[in-house]
Amino acid sequence: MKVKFVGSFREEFPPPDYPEVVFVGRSNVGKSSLLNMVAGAKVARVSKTPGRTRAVNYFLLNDEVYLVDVPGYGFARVNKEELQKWKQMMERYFKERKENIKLAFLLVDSTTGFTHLDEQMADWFEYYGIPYVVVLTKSDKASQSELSRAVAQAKKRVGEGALLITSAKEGRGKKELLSRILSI
Ligand SMILES: Nc1nc2c(ncn2[C@@H]2O[C@H](COP(=O)(O)OP(=O)(O)OP(=O)(O)O)[C@@H](O)[C@H]2O)c(=O)[nH]1
Ligand SMILES: [Mg+2]
Repeated sequence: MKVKFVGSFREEFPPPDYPEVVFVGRSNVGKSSLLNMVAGAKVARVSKTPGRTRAVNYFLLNDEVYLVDVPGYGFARVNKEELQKWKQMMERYFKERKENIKLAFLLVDSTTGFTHLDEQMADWFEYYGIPYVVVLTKSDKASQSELSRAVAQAKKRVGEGALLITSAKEGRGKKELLSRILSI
């Protein structure tokens, strides 16, 4: 897998020369870690403090598809102004790129399952007509019952065909993620 960092964007995004796949989810859900797992290299910054990724980061995979790491939502310790900025940036991102976004991965923590904000995000994808797959993250941390609950929730929302179980820590789901990305 060949991965190149394209850049960090807040205002304008790179020319849509390649189709893009975006990783979306709550702050700290594991977006950057999963992107690194797919890339097979530590290209995106992973951090213990939530809210680390503040801009829209573009990576180019195999000279054929953009992988996009966007800032997470639902981070409690942001003020109103920051939240407003986040909303504006994300709205602009989805509006501007909706034609170029061939697939979105909606990351949901296996241990907590869908939150209200995850439901809203799914509504947003449906509104914009963006195909999405629910990706349960950190399966290594979830108990059997937590995982079953998250799986049941996801199935109810998107069906079995649009659901992946992953762990960046254990490398679980890498093949499945890659095959989704490369088949867009
Ligand atoms: N146990 C476990 N921990 C994980 C996994 N994936 C990520 N983490 C940890 O979760 C924390 C957040 O991971 P990130 O990949 O930075 O999450 P993010 O969604 O990009 O976070 P923001 O950019 O802040 O929105 C880090 O401490 C990671 O080491 C996983 O599969 N298993
Ligand atoms: Mg991140």
